Amino acid sequence: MASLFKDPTKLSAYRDRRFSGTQEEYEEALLTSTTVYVGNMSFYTTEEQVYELFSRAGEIKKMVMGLDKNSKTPCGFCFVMYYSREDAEDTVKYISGTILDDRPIRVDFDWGFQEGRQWGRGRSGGQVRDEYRTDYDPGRGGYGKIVQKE
Ligand code: GTA
Repeated sequence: MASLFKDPTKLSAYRDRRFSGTQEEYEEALLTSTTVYVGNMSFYTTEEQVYELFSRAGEIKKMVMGLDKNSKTPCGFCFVMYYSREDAEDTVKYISGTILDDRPIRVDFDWGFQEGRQWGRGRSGGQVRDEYRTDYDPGRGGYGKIVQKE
């Protein structure tokens, strides 16, 4: 089947500030990459659970769980790398929004995994968004880090 994802501006709303290339290079990477980012995961979801769900779209080449850079424990995101672009596109189409461990996960095209990207970038070690969050989310450590400090 021909690719349905041809407009790079519609592929992802996320821009990685640490991508060192140009906007054109970023968009080209999003158009061709076989890597997806998975967000809104529970801290308790295991690699085996992710593998079980994501291998439904195709054979997985590699998986990297996102980790808190201080505690080295899962902090709610991961990267899944496929062998084929079509499988990555199917994952974004069909697996994004499905429920994993009682949570709707978000699957996004990604420019490609590099060593270091598995670590949360927040000042507390986890994901940046968990520092701004003000709701109580038991699957992601309770309140956001800013609220916890108050
Ligand atoms: N492909 O959507 C994504 C995505 N996200 C959210 C993270 N990654 C993603 N990749 C794709 N799509 O490798 C990747 C990152 C990195 C790893 C961990 O996951 O490329 P992170 O989540 O800890 O850090 O990344 P990141 O990506 O820098 O955070 P975020 O949330 O996008 O924040 C971007 C900027 O906005 C920061 O300057 C932050 O201070 C600010 N910000 C974020 N949320 C708020 C908020 N609620 N209020 C004010 N400012 C905010």
